[in-house]
Amino acid sequence: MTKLAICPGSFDPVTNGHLDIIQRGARIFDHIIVAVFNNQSKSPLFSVKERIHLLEEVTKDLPNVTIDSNAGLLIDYAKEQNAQVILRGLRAVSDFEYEMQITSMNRKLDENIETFFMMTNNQYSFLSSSMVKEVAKYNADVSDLVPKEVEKALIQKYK
Ligand code: COD
Repeated sequence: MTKLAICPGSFDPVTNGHLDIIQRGARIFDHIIVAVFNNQSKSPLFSVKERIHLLEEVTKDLPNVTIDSNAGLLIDYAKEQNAQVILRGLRAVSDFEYEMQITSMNRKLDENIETFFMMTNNQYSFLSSSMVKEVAKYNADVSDLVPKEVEKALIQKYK
């Protein structure tokens, strides 16, 4: 059976930490759909269209990865796509409680879809989109935190 995983997130914008999870996931699953959702507790800097475009750019060398977006519930989307797995990244202990809540809710909504966690690479354990935006806003160098295309887009946004 083809193993399809949904890798959901805000990706506002995609960082090297996200990309690392997507690249490693692409070696495990037959296909990954990276799906842009709006997280109700965050106000995005980039539009969904811009986030999709950046994700498409940085994953273009991964043939089994496609990009999509959805405005509904993650679990409904996963079912619609016939996905077996939700792929998430874990950084520090601080991520754990939040991820437990999402996972428990998603399991309650559909117990057949499994959530799969991958630990971050040590070099990205403190990397988040929020931190990147905060420092980019003050013109700090983010070139080793995000892909080139994203760095350019951030410079453009804060010009
Ligand atoms: N290293 C490794 N992994 C990382 C790193 C890093 N440096 N940074 C982020 N990640 C991981 C995150 O842990 C996450 O797994 C993924 O990458 C995406 O991260 P974000 O921050 O872009 O995405 P989130 O956490 O804001 O995504 C939350 C969702 C949008 C998935 C959630 O709000 C959602 O499911 N929304 C849809 C509505 C819904 O179904 N709600 C009910 C859920 S209970």
